[in-house]
Parts: sequence; structure tokens; C-alpha cells
Amino acid sequence: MSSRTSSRTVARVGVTLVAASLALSACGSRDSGGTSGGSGSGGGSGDKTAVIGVIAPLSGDLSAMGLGIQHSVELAVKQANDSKAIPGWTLKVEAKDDEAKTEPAKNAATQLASDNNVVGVVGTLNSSTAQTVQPVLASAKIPMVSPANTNPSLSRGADFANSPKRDYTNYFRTCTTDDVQGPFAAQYLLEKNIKSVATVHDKKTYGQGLVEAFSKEFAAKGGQVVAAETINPDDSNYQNVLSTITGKKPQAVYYGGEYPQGGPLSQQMKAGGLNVPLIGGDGLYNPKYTELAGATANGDMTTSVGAPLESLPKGKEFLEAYKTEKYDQEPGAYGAYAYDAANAIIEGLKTSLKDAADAQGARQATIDAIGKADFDGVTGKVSFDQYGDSKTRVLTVYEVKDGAWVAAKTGELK
Ligand code: ABU
Repeated sequence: MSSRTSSRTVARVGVTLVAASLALSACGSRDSGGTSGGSGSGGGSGDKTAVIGVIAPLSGDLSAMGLGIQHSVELAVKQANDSKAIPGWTLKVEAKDDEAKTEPAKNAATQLASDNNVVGVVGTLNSSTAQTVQPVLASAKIPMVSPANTNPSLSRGADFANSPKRDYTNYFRTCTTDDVQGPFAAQYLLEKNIKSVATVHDKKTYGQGLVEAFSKEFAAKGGQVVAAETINPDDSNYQNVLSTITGKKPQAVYYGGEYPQGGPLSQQMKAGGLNVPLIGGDGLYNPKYTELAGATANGDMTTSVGAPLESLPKGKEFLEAYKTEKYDQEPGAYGAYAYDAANAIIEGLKTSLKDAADAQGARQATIDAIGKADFDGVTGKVSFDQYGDSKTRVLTVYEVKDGAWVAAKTGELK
């Protein structure tokens, strides 16, 4: 399947995703691997239970991506149980809704940490929610593997560029980071002879960090940032910011934030006469973006983590296995990364649970084992550097064509 066909397919399922996520929005927590008969269980091979938690947005604007994360973890756990990967143990999934907000995320982490059977957590999606989850899970020595957090400070501290410091040795991520993603976009625009850009971000951890990383590289390589504006995540009318930007005549607008604001920003840009592409990061890579941005979105761009799934050796296998389970959502931008994150934990559990009397006592050994992960995942090689960051740093530029995201370039930062 071509990336174009795939992107269209993803765009078409957008409405289904929203309907399904609304149906699930009342669920704060879903045990999908236990006697409830959920889709993440499978047989297992023993009486002892170990739980892999998921913390992600399962309701609200980002729920389609969050549910894709949840189901991808369920798939990995089902496969592990079916193959009796950990003799004597049955794995279960416990998914918690963080609503993409920091306090619910912290509460979700606290609940999971109080369950002695929890041996690892896949999540969070948002970098801002990771900031409140990290200390809770670190105190309980529970490994946390994010499929989607891209802010570099989570693994390397606030001064990540000059003096990297790992504050949470339990924290890992399978996706790459914004100090790679921002410069990748900057270099792509300069290759396209786009040399003047206005920036906008949503003042959140992810959006601000992404714009900073982009702007530094863009200016260093000869580009000019002609305006640097911000919006509030709750805003829906961007006319003030756009009138400032329009007067500066940029060739593009670089946006740091998520698709629910990015789509309308693009639409209002074009409606107001600023007919230049909007480009952003992985927070825009969602079929809903093209719906919100409307008919004038063609030519807008985004970067996202990894290569298009259908181009990867194990991508088709993952998509087919996911489809077989008949989950009510697509895996989305982070499903394959969540599947790899769950398998990093499961690989670690093969070592840590081998002679463990109970799950809680195996938590530190699981962290140690995840740090040594080295296997071929769906997204590429799964292994972590000394900060817990993925050693695989592939990104793809997507462009809106005929109303759908189409892959334009895949590679690593030069
Ligand atoms: N990586 C973009 C969306 C998640 C985040 O806030 O990092």
C-alpha cells in the first residue's frame, strides 16, 4: 500500500475514531487483560500476574491516538501471553485516562503505583503529562516507556543541550526527540528554499520546546525567523496573532502544538490571506488535522516520528495483527511505538520475573533489563542510550495532498 493510500485510509477513519472515542470517554480506567475478558489477555502460562499500565488520553481531542496506544500495548501483551513468553506469569493491561492533562496523569500514575502487580507503564503521550508522571513512577521504581513524548528535557534535564543530566533512570522512550525533529523540519524548509518563517507555539512543554529547537537550527543555517508568537491552548480565534504575522510576510508558519489548534490556525491563516504553508511536528500528524484545516490545507506539512509503517519490514505484520484483533481504533501515529515500548518491558520481564517471588520485587530489575534492550521492533531497532532515549532517530516529513497526509521524505537528521 502506498503511503498516499494509507494516509487517505487513515483520514477516512477519522470520523469512526471520534465516535468510538466518545463511546469510551466515560472510562477512566480499563483493565483489558484480566478476567474481564478484554482484548489484551491471551492465555498466559501461570498463576502469577504482572500488570503493564498504560497512561494516555482515552477521552478528549487526543483520544484516538491514546486509544491506538492502549490497543497496541494490548496486542503486545496478548501475543506474549499466547506464546507463554514468561513462564509462570500472566500479563495484564491496565489502561488509565490522563485526558492529556497533568493532574489526571499524576493521579493515574499514583493509582498504578499503588498496585503491587504493576511492573511497567507505557505512556504518556504528552510531554507535559510525562512531567507529572515521572516522579511518581520513579519513587515506586516502576519503568516508564513513552511511545510519544518528544521533549528532550524529560530524559536529559532542563539544560539538555549544554549539560545533559538524567533525573529519572526509570524513564525510557521509543520515539525520537524534538531536538532532532525541530532541526529536521528546519533543514527540510531550507532545502525547499523557504528562508523566512514565522513561529507560533501553544506555550506547552512540547510546543515551546519544538519551536525553540526548530528556530535555533533554522537561524543557524541561514533562515530568518521574522515573527515569534504564542497562542493559548484554549484559544479558537487567532486573528490577533495572524495580523502580526501577516505583516512580516513569512514564506511559511512553523507551529509548535497539537492538531486541534494547528488545523484551525491553518484554516484562519488562509482565510485571512496568508497563503503560505503551515508546518509543525508530530502533534499535527493526525487525520483530524486535515479536516480542521479544510480545503486550503493542501501544501501544509508536518514531521512525525519514524518511517511510514507500510514501508517498514515489520510494519505490515504489525498492521495485520492489529487488524485481526478488530480494535475499534487505528493504531495512529504512536501505535507501533507503543507496541515496541510494551515489548521493551516484556523483554525486560523475561529476565526480571524469571526468579521473582512477586511482581513488585522485580521492578528495579525490570528497569535494569530495559536499559539493555536490543531487539528489532516494528519501528526499527529498539535500544536506549545512557539517558533512556531511543537510538533510532528516523523522522518523516508529510505533506497534505488532496486533503490527506502523504509521506514526502523519510530519513535522519544530517
Ligand atoms: N510528541 C508530540 C505529542 C506529544 C508530546 O507532547 O510530546
